[in-house]
Formats: sequence, structure tokens, C-alpha cells
Amino acid sequence: MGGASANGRRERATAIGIGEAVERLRQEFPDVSISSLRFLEREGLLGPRRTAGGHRLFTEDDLDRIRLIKRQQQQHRSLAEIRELLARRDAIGSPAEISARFVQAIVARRAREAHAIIDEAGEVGVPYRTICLNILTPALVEIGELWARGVIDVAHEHLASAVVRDLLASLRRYEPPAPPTGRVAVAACAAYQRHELGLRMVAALLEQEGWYVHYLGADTPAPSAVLMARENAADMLLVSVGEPAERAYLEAIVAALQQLPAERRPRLVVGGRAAYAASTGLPVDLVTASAEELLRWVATLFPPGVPSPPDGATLARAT
Ligand code: B12
Repeated sequence: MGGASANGRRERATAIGIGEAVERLRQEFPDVSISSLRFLEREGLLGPRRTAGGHRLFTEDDLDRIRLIKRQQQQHRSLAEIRELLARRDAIGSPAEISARFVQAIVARRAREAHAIIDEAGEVGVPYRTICLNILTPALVEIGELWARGVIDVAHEHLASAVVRDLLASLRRYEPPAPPTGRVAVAACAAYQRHELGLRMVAALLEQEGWYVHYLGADTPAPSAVLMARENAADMLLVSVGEPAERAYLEAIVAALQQLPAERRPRLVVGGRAAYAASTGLPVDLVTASAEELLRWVATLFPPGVPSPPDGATLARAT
């Protein structure tokens, strides 16, 4: 079960008992039960660790593996077919290994191979979120390091960016998004900011959670971002900043939001590499450089099936 314990950079070490695993999985797959998990284990499809007392312990990777099996069963795949898919999944290695192979292919200027390495991960069921955060993000950081050290040319970086942009769209066919939640977000990069892949990932991950995201991308004027949020009655405005000097942009966003009636103000989230440096002291609902933290925050603030909380509280306090 090598692939089931592959960690990458995500914190995936926490393990839970079989009862809690069933409870978590039932939200998505109501027919999961203790006996159905034991059955998968007997069939050799699953190998959870055991405590000294013999109790099964399920990691996040085990849960992802069970989700993959359940999705395959929903598509009426036989146990033999599922076993073959899991064997392929185990053979491709950990997220860190896949990430390294992707970088090697880019360095060798083999864009199609780079694409195929990641596409295969999607095909064998590596979750979209893992591909984004534990495979593609570290790969791009590594490519940036190689570029800064003069090992590769800027054309390599452009190649990687183009492949990643395609993959973010095409990989989604492997993982159906959650049903629509009715929540709306607008996502924009600060003016003159051309680093947009991070925000694109965040937008795609929110869409996987059932959000409707109006993705505006690089270099968006502040008034236009706020207008788009207002016209779409957005619950949340996401802004990505890459440099501390983009504070002026955030101030313009805050000023434009303050012109809106409090009940129509979206929550303001600032992210990206300079999120903290650029937003100190500004009335922002969430500052984070982490897509995972945003997803956790969103899950708490906008639980499925519950109407939006009153908007604009933070900005109203600041006026
Ligand atoms: C690709 C790339 C480019 C591409 C971007 C293409 C595109 N379509 O996005 C281009 C060619 C445009 C580019 C240009 C430049 N780049 Co550049 N680039 C990169 C590179 C290699 C990858 C960026 C990336 O996509 N990373 C992966 C994404 C997923 O990570 P991320 O952006 O941090 O996003 C994550 C989080 O921050 C977060 N997040 C991001 N946004 C948001 C928003 C919200 C709301 C939330 C919640 C979270 C969130 O979630 C993401 C997922 O984990 C980085 C290397 C690196 N370390 O990242 C250099 C890098 C960022 N670039 C750098 C530089 C210097 C430049 C240039 C100044 C080069 C130049 N001389 O022209 C220009 C600046 C252009 C500009 N005005 O914006 C430096 C920055 C150094 C610094 N001190 O800040 C880096 C770090 C390279 C390096 N190692 O030196 N670049």
C-alpha cells in the first residue's frame, strides 16, 4: 500500500479510528460502514495501520484511497479493475516523487511528458487538491529556485506555467465537484501582479467545494474587482498580492468596499506570497498565504446548507 502512505508536504499524519472514518466518509458515501471497510481490507485493497492493541488507524491518505474505491464502485468497476487502478496508483510514487519527475521533464524541455506525468496522477485517483498543493506548488517553487540560480531559462518557467494552467483545467474531469452551494466568490490579482497561478488554484479548489468563482486573474484594477463582486452579490472577494508595495492596492479595495452598503459587502480575503506584509492593520476578514487555511476557514464560516452570515462586520468596525 505504498501510495496510501505517501505524504508529500501536506500534514497528513493524523490518524483516526474506524468509527470516525466511517462517519467522515458517510457524508460523501452514505453506504460506507464498518463492515464494508473491513471487507475492502480483506480484499487487500486497503491496509490501515494498527495500534498496539490491534485497532485500525486511518490516515488522510487511507480516506482518499477509500474515496477513490467508492467512486470506482459507483462507476460499476469490478474489484479486479479497482485493484489494478490502485496498483498503478501505488506505482507512481509519493507526491514529492511525482513533483520531482515533473520538474525534471520541464528542465529537459519536455512539456508533453510533464503534462502526462501529472495527468496520470489524476487518472489513478490522486486527489485534485493533493495535485495542486503537494505536487504542482512545490514544483513551481523549485522551478523558481532553478531560474533564480541561473540553472534554467525563463522559457522553462513559461513552459511550466503553461502546462500547469492547462492541467488545472483538464484534471478536473477526474474528480466531480461537490454540488453547488450557492456561494459566490470573485478572485483577482493586484494591479500589475502577473503571478496568477496560485489564485487560479485557490479558485479551482473552491469550485471543487461547490462555489461559483468569477476568476479575474492577473493585473485587475481595484474598482473593477469590487464592481464584479458587487454585481454578482459575491459572498467573498479573494485578492492575491505578491509584493508588500501592493498594500496601496488593498487600501483601494477596502475603500471601494466601504462604499457598499454593509449588508452587500463580501468578505475580504487577502492571500499570496506577500499577504501578511501587504495587509498589516487593514480591515480584512482573513489573511493567509495558504489555500488549505482558506478552505478550512470557508468550511467554518459558510457551512453547507446554512444561509450567509451577516456581511461586512469587519469593514463596518473599521469605519
Ligand atoms: C511562474 C512564475 C512567474 C510567471 C507567472 C505566470 C503566471 N501565469 O502566474 C511570470 C513569468 C509572469 C513571473 C514574473 C515575475 N516573477 Co515570478 N515566479 C514564478 C514562479 C516560478 C512560480 C509562481 C507560482 O505560480 N507558484 C506556485 C503557486 C501555486 O504558488 P503561490 O503563487 O505562492 O500561491 C500559493 C499560495 O501563495 C496561495 N495563494 C496565492 N494566491 C492566493 C490568494 C488567496 C486569496 C489565498 C487564500 C491564497 C493564495 O495559494 C497557492 C497554492 O498553494 C515563482 C517561484 C515561486 N517560489 O513561487 C517565481 C517568483 C515568484 N517570481 C519572481 C520574480 C522575481 C518575478 C519577476 C519580478 C521577474 C522579472 N524580473 O520580471 C516577474 C514579476 C512579474 C509581475 N509584475 O508580477 C520571484 C519573486 C522573488 C521575491 N522576492 O518576491 C520568484 C519567487 C522566483 C524566485 N525564486 O526568485 N513569474
